[in-house]
Order: sequence, then C-alpha cells, then structure tokens
Amino acid sequence: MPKRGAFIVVEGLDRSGKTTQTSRLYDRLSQSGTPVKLYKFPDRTTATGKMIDSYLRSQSELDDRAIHLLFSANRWEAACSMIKELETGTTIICDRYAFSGIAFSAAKALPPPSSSSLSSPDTNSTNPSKSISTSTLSYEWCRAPDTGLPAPDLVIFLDVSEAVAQARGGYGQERYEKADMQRRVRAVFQRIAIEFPPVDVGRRAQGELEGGLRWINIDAGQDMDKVGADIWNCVEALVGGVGTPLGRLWS
Ligand code: Z5A
Repeated sequence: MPKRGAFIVVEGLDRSGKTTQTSRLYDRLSQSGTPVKLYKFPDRTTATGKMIDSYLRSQSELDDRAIHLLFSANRWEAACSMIKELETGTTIICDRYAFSGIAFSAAKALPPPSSSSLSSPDTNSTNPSKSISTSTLSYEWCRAPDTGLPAPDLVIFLDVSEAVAQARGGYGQERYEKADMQRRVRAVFQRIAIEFPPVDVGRRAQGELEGGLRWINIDAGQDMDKVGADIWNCVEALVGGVGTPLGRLWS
C-alpha cells in the first residue's frame, strides 16, 4: 500500500517563529522534491476567515462561543482537501491548528495568572486543568467542535519565554496580543500537551513517530537556524511518507 503524506502542525505563542519556521520547512521540502502544502489557520480568505479577521482586528464583536465555532468551522472548511492531499501522498505543514483553538478560547475563562508562574517555559509550573474544567467556557467545550478533524502525526510546539517574545517586537495590535492573554494561553497549551506522549527532540527513527499524535516542545528562543535544525530532526523521519492510517482528533 502506498504511504500517505505526513501531517505536521507547528503551534506556539505569539512571536515564537511559527510563520518563519513553517515557511522554511516548506521551502526545504519543496526544494528536495517532496510534494508538500502549507496551511495557516485562521485562513482569513474564506467567508468564515473574513469574520474572524474582523473580530481579531476588533472591528466587530462576537460572543466568545460564536468566535470559537467560527475558528473551528474555518478548519472544517479545509478538512476535505487536507484529507485528499494527505491520502495522495502530499505532506502538509500547518501553522496553528485546533490546539490554538482550544488554547485561545479556554484561556478567556482562566483567572488572571501571576507573571512569575506563567512566563517561563517550565511546563511543571502550573496546574491549569482544574480551573479550566470548572469554567463556563470549559476545556471540554472548547475541544468538542474540532473532534473528528484530521489528526496530525506531529505537533511541534515552539516554546518561547515572554521576555524573548517581547524582544522580537513586542505584541501587535490584534485582540489577543497582550501579555496577560498570552500567559493564560501558555497555561492551556501546557494542559493540552499532557494529553500526548512526549517525544525527545533527538528521537527521530521512522516508526517511533508513527501510530498516533506526538507532541514535541522545541526551544524557540534559540537562533533561527538552530530552531530549524531541531525541527528538521523531528520531521525528517516522516517526510518519506507515513504507513499508518490518518487519525482523527479526539475520536
Ligand atoms: N487563534 C484563535 O484564537 N483560535 C484559533 O483556532 C486559531 C488562532 C487557529 C491569529 O494570529 C490569531 O488567532 C492568534 C491566535 C488566534 N492570536 N494571537 N495572538 P496569526 O496566525 O495571524 O498570527 P500569529 O500566529 O499570532 O503570528 P505571530 O505571533 O505574529 O508570529 P509567529 O508566526 O509566531 O512568528 P514569526 O512571524 O515567524 O516571527 C515573529 C518575529 O520574530 C519576526 O520578526 C521574525 O523575524 C522574528 N523571529 C522568528 N524566529 C526568530 C528567532 N529564532 N530568533 C530571532 N527572531 C526570530
């Protein structure tokens, strides 16, 4: 049976270098002759994407649940094409995906974090799951609309401290680009990551990364080339194709 394409998602906080690294990875794969497609969510060009864009620029107001469902719909719009591409051997690289959807929406229901406990990349510094699950915009509620979407083989989380992110130009003008919101988002990403088996950056033998979603944290505070090299270490084994069937998120 021919192998399908690999599905690789890059997640991270603001200014962690997602766009830089997904485009570098895309270039590297296409130059080497690997069939590859780059997605970025939200896709602001579609009908739902235009509503999302207007909300993010604070040009319109929407209920927190309505915007959450629009972000999810924006992914579902692309899901059929993504599945076809993966099944016909194209590798997909994706700049943000459903994990951002949960992180940014569930973060709204978190109590204000203390900067000392949440600004470092130390994943053991908080236990956000309790407060998330008792809130009205609960973690489970936020996860539900994306259940059944194509599941990535690998999620690369670009981990960057608040100080480093700020040094890269600070936060922009959009709705979520504020230090307090970014700290809450980090806490929810930490909650999401514990659902998946951890993998070391150096672990890259084919087969070890197949058969279910893997989550890898990469220190995105390093220089761009080193971050790119760490990412390549993780994805190299997958780019020849994946022998296991495409999974579905949380199903
Ligand atoms: N959102 C949501 O609420 N729900 C959802 O379901 C989804 C998203 C999918 C979309 O923003 C917003 O929507 C986002 C989450 C929310 N809100 N926030 N915050 P977006 O996708 O349009 O923008 P972004 O993802 O936030 O991009 P970004 O933070 O602006 O940047 P980035 O892609 O992570 O980084 P970059 O553009 O590659 O790099 C930023 C700068 O740092 C740039 O000058 C680079 O040259 C520099 N850089 C990058 N890497 C390095 C290194 N290693 N060293 C030094 N400098 C570097």
